Formats: sequence, C-alpha cells, structure tokens
Amino acid sequence: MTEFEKNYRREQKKYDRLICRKNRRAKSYNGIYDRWEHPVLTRNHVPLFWKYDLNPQTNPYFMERLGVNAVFNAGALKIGSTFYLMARVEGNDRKSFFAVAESNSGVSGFRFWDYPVRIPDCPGETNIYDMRLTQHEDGYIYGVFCSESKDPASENLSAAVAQAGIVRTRDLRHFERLPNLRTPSPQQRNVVLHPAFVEGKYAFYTRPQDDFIETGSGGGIGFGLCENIENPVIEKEQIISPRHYHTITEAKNGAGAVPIKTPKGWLHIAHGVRNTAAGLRYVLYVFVTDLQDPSRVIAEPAGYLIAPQGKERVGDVSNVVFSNGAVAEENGTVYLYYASSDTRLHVATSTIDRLLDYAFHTPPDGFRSFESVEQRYALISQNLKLRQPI
Ligand code: M1P
Repeated sequence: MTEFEKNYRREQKKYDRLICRKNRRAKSYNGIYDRWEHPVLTRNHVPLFWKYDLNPQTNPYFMERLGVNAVFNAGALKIGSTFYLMARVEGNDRKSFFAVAESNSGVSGFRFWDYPVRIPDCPGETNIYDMRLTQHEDGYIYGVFCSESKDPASENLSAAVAQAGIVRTRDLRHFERLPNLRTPSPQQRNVVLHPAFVEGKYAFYTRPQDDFIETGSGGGIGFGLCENIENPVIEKEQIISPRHYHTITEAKNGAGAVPIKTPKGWLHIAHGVRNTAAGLRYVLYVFVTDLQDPSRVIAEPAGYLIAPQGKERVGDVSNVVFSNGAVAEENGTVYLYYASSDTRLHVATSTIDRLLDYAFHTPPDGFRSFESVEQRYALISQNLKLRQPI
C-alpha cells in the first residue's frame, strides 16, 4: 500500500467513526438544560474531499491543500424531520464561509453537504460569518450575516467595517442576495430578523455601534422596523436590552438565536460580554419580550444561562460561548446550538416550559452585592423552613 493509500484510509476511517458517533447527555445538572457530551460539529466533521487533493498523482504525500481551522457559530432550522445547521467554517486562511450540515436527531450525526454555500458576491466584501436563519412568515428563509470589509478610511490593517448582509432562499441551496441592511449606525453585527411582521413591517434586532469594532463601543441590543426587505432600511433603532455596569453585559452584548415564539412571549437567547484580567468573557443570557410588542422586555433573569465550562473554555478565542441558532420543536423541545471559544459547536437541550420557568422565576439583576445577598437570604430562609431530610 502506498503512503497515500495508507493515510487516506486511516483518515477516512477516523472521519466515518466521528460522523457515526452517538452523543449522550453530559452528567452536569442545573435543571434548566442538558449539555451534551460531544460537540455536534468540529473541523474534523469537514469531509476529506474539501481539504485534500485525492489524486495520488498530484498529491503523493496525501497532504491537506485547503485546511479548515474551525467550525462554529451556526444558524439552525428544522424542516420536516431534518435539522439543518448553517455553520461558520473558517479556513486556514482565516476567511469564513457558510456550509450546511444536516442530521435527523439534532444532537449527533451532522454531515456536511457535498459543497459549501455560494453566497452571491458583494463588491469589496472580505469576510462573511455568523448567519442567523429566519423562517419568516412571508414564506422565505432569510439568512442575515455579518459582512465585513476593510475600513477604507483607515490606515490600520485591523480596522474593519461590519454590515448586516441579507440573503433569502427557499431550499438552503439557491440564495438571492438582497442589499445590506442600512441603519443609522455606521456598523452592525449580530443582526437578527424577527420571524413575524410587526406593524406590517420586517423587524430586526440590531447592535448599533460606533465607528470601529471595539470593546465597549456597542450600545446594547437594538430593535428597528423596515418597510421593504428588498431595499432594507431602518430609520430608527431603539435599545431593548441595554448593557449594565458590573453585569455579564458590561463590555457588550448582541442578539443571538432567532427568538422563539412561546405562549408567554418571545424567548431570546443572546450573548453578553464582560472584561476580565484574562480578556473578554462571552456568556449566553435569556430575556423574553412581549408577544404583541417584541421590543418590550417582560422578563430578564440575572446572570448567564450558559458560560464556558471545562474544555469549552479553550480554543482560538478562549472563554467564549456564542449562539446564533436554536430549534424549537412542536412538542416543546429546544435545541440550543452554541459554539465554544470560536472553535467547535455544541448542543444543549431543554424545553420551552423549562426556559420560561427559568426566565420568569430567576430573580432579575439587583446590580449590587447588597441586593444579591438579599436575594440569597430570601431563598435560604424559605428553604430552611421547608427543609425535610432526604
Ligand atoms: O470572538 C467571539 C465573538 O466575537 C464576535 O462577536 P461580537 O461582535 O459580539 O463581539 C463575533 O466575531 C463572533 O463571531 C465571535 O464568536
């Protein structure tokens, strides 16, 4: 057997084993959601034929020609009985692109389609990432993503201009590109399209930003309406989830998964960022908005829903969890897809009932240690009266 054959066979076996690997609930418990033991997508889930030249004549050493660095932040949808993830795939060249992986279970067996997605080009666009998939009541599936280009007004090689790119599709295979969203803010990231019309208009969650992408420059999660999705302009943004001093959103925050419609309101899973001596820490948090007026927050528990834990804490950008996709089944099961440390993608499962119970019965932030101690006193004194030997 040639070196090529030996290496190809071994790597193909590893890939096949990975795709068939069963997943199971992790042992950690909080009553709110279950983490699952194995990531659902990693760079090793990328088919060999995306990376290697499989011709022994031109690749006798069986070398990677186009490596993949990471697979993470994915939009999510369930159509019929199939779960689809629109993953962010980052090549070794640092450029991200989108690729669809599908599975029947939602917790394992995700397999990429043969080709990644070809998003129609936009002149000057350098990098695209973090697509939210919205199944809109107008009948289209929209993909709203970050479209990033070098800032033409700056000499600084790291200065970028971020906009919200928009595509629409009916099958996740053929995409029509619409103009980038225009808002009063010079920069936009983490933009999410609401699935229903609001006052007969398209509604977006936004993040107004200053001129450059910098820690602390985001003004909170915004909300704005747009008349015409084919010429998408938001004239007014209002902040619905502001940042607060000494909370998980102190440095910045951003909308995450497309909000889930529940009997008690729209359930949002967003991210909050704070600064630490070790750098930024990204966690996921929950808030609920009014069914009729999705810009009105009606519940916001204090603190995080998910923070990076164990192996999740380490990766390309350590101490990060980030979500831009969740699936809610008709039976109430929720699959929350979250990436860790900009490296791989995990799933946590819960139910709408549990997440609403969490949202409405976890005390809101008191913003001061004094208030936190009062909350804990209330819980402990009630429990000490109830306590039975177990
Ligand atoms: O590196 C963490 C995340 O940083 C960005 O999110 P935000 O704009 O809120 O800072 C995004 O680039 C995201 O992709 C990334 O996971």
